[in-house]
Amino acid sequence: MKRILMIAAVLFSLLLTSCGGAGGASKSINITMTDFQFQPNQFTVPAGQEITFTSANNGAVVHNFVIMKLGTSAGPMFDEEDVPNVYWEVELLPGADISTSFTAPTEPGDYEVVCRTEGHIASGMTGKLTVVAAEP
Ligand SMILES: [Cu+2]
Repeated sequence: MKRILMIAAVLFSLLLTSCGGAGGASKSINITMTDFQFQPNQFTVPAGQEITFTSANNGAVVHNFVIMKLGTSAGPMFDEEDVPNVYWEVELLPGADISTSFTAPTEPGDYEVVCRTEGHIASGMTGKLTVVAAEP
């Protein structure tokens, strides 16, 4: 019985190492866009690092990946007043794919991600970018 518990403890610690803390941060984002979702829709990146962004739009309409500045939100609909709050964005035509990069924000925190195409936030095309302090 003790032995089983120990194995379970080891497995659990392995699990923690693989997805916990700053170890969960990745310098690449690979996402599929559909009508109307980001898959996946949660990302963790190290602050201030160059992030490779690869994406394909498998949907039938234009989609965008828009990172809002820290502490801002596009709300239920992206409109003109949200433009100054955009940290970084990329647009993909239907069927298109892209490989590019951006510099992660230097300030750790949770950043809102949206698709700015009209009506897509309401349809659920949102996500979250978590920025964590980069490991030394
Ligand atoms: Cu969209």
